[in-house]
Amino acid sequence: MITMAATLAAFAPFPVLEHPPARARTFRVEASQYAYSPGAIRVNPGDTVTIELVSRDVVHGLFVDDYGVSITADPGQTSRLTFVADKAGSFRMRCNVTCGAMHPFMIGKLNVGVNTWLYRSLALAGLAVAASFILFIPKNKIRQETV
Ligand SMILES: [Cu+2]
Repeated sequence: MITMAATLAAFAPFPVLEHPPARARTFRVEASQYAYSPGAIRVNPGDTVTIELVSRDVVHGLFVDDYGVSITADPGQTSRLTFVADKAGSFRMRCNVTCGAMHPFMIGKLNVGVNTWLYRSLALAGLAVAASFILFIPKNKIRQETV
């Protein structure tokens, strides 16, 4: 019974959460040699995503794999890129301006999808607590309470 509930909590689809309303979301991403900050952004499928790219040092770019969209930002300037996140999955954002020796390693991540992991882990934690109560309450105590 507990095992079944745990399996459900871990793998069952969340019908409501799989289709959250699409929103317009803006992220400010700071670029400096050789990283993006934040290094990863998460959006829901269908969201209209605006990335405000700010360069802290030299000219940097941001190219989103598979989406094929890109921008470049001059030092101290903000560039804006807007696109609809209509492809689910995890995509690399990479610098497309040669900005120094470690330029090929300047990589960020765009995650398009619902973060069900949090809900699943909460459900599993709740079940674990319930299971421990059932398993570890001494049998005689249960008998006394039910008399
Ligand atoms: Cu760069």
